[in-house]
Formats: sequence, C-alpha cells, structure tokens
Amino acid sequence: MKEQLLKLEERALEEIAAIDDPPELEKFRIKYLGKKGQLTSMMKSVGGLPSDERPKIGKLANLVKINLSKRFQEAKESLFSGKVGRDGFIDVTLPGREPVFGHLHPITLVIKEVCEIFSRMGFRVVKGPNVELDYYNFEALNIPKDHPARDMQDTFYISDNVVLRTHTSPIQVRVMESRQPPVSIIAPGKVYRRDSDVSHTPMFHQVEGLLVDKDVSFGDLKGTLTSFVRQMFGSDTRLRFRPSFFPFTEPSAEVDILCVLCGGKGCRTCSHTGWLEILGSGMVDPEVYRFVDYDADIYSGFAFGMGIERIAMLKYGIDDIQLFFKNDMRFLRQF
Ligand code: 2NM
Repeated sequence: MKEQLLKLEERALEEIAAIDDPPELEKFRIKYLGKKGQLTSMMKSVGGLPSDERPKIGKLANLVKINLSKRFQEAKESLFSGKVGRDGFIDVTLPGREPVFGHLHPITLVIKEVCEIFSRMGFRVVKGPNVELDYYNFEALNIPKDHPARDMQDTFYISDNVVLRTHTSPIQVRVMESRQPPVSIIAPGKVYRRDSDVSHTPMFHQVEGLLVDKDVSFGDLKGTLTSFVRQMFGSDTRLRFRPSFFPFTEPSAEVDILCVLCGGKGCRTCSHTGWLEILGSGMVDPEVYRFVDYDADIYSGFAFGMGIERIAMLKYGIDDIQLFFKNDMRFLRQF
C-alpha cells in the first residue's frame, strides 16, 4: 500500500507538470482527487488494513492528498492568473460586475410628465429647430423690431435673421402655418437667452401649448390649465389667474399657485406674496393669425408656456437652478 501510494503520487506529479490548459487540469482533479478518484479510493481502503498498519498508511495517504491538492491549486492559479483575455482563458466562475442602472434626468422627467398630462387631454407633442429664423421666433409672434427681447443683450444671434430660439412658440407658428384648425399641440424643448446668474442659465427648457378651434373661450383656457395644475401639483392645489401682457396673446394671464413652501403665509421663495408664478397664458392675438393665414372671425384659441426648471424646482423643493446642469451624481441619484 505504501509503495502504491508513493507510485501514485509520482505519476500524478509527473502528469500535472505537463498540464497547460484548464480542461486537462479538471480531468486531473477528477482522476485523482475526485469522489471516485484514485487517491480517494485508496484512502477509503485504509479502513480495511490491519490495525497496526492503519495509522502509518493513513498518515502517508493524507500527506499525498495535501501535496497533490497544493500542486493542483498552484497549477490552477498559474493557468488562470495573467492569462485572462490574453491567452483566451476566462474564469467563468468569477462573479460578474454589477451593472450600474441609470435613470432619466429630473428635467426630462418633468417634461415627460407635463407632455403626458396634455396628451391625455388630446394635445399632440411636436418639436422644432433650436436654430430658428427671426421670422418664426419674433416677427410672426407680433414681437416688433424695437422690442427689448430682440436686443443683442437678450438673444443669441447666429446672423442678422437667424437666432437660437428664445422660446418654443416658433414651433406653434410653424404648425399653424402648415395646417388649418382645429389644432391642439404641445411643444417641449430647449430655449436660449443671454442670461446667466444664480437664478438664470443661458439654456433652459420650456413647454408651450396651443389650442385653436371654433368657439374657444377664455373659460376653456382656465379649465384646461386648472386641470393641468391640479394633475401636476396635487388635486387640492389653490391657483389664481392674474392679468398680464404678452405681445402674442390678448388678453393674457399668468397662473400662480399658493406657495408650496409657506402655504400662502409669505416667505423668501414667494417674495412674501404667498403666491408662486408657474406659467404664462392668453388668448392668441388675432395679429398672430394674420401671419399664419387663419381667419380670426371664425377661429379663436389659447396658448400657454412654462419654464421646466422652475416647475421642477417648485415640485421637488430645489433652491438652486445650477444643480440641473452640474451632473453631480449625489444630486441626480435622488430622482
Ligand atoms: C407663453 C405665454 C402665452 C404662446 C403663444 C403662442 C402662439 F404661437 F400661439 F402664439 N405660443 N405660445 C404663449 C402665450 C407662450 O409663454 C409664457
């Protein structure tokens, strides 16, 4: 038995020294160290030896097992280490790297939510060019040549008659120009203004809406926007319509909600008024219809627009607009 064990060890060590690929090494393990392997079988038969031989042979068998196991581990490590990829050996038993799951940016989430609310009310989402003709961005929206918004100080000019759009309204002009009423559209996208301080970024996001048909009234505007605000900010949200002015709507109104921070008592966020402005709106000025060849005696409609960063800040209680543009994972991971 002693002879047999030593022979087996010698044979096994010779074999393992010649092994240079993982399948061969696995065959070796099964052959000698597996459940039905040669060494394992011999160790089982130790129990049947005369009691005076048993301890010595048992001890020897254990030493052989330890030696072969050690050589097996060494061979395994040298076959796999440094060879992953290079020589085509991949240890498929290694745990995989956990994939990092991303998610949509908070601004994208709010744009989606606004568009979904209006989609359910029958509005169709349309997009348009970020680089826009002066005609669509200003002229057709009844914004006169001497209007301050047209100033070089406020608008990024590409050339004399080409600008980075300062709002998404030109999309609505393009749609009206291409088809007669009824239209009900929602226009999301990036807009650009020469403004950069703690509360302004030169690029931000807007969603604007437009509905034109026969017999559309200011009541339709109020009903539609009230429904939107309550879906966006909660069904018990208090809101008010406050007279305002835009060159492209008449009459015009801004919509305020009761301050989400102080509940109307007055605080820094609402400038101690108790109200927060969340969107602008109005009945489309007949002057705009002249440019797009709509008959103002037959059709009427309302339009509205909102800044998405502002809506997102109020909805999530964020006090710094710059956070949306910094790509700080500690901020973004929270949405
Ligand atoms: C606003 C406020 C009020 C508006 C008007 C139009 C168009 F093209 F129909 F004339 N589009 N969007 C509009 C009206 C936008 O944003 C504060």
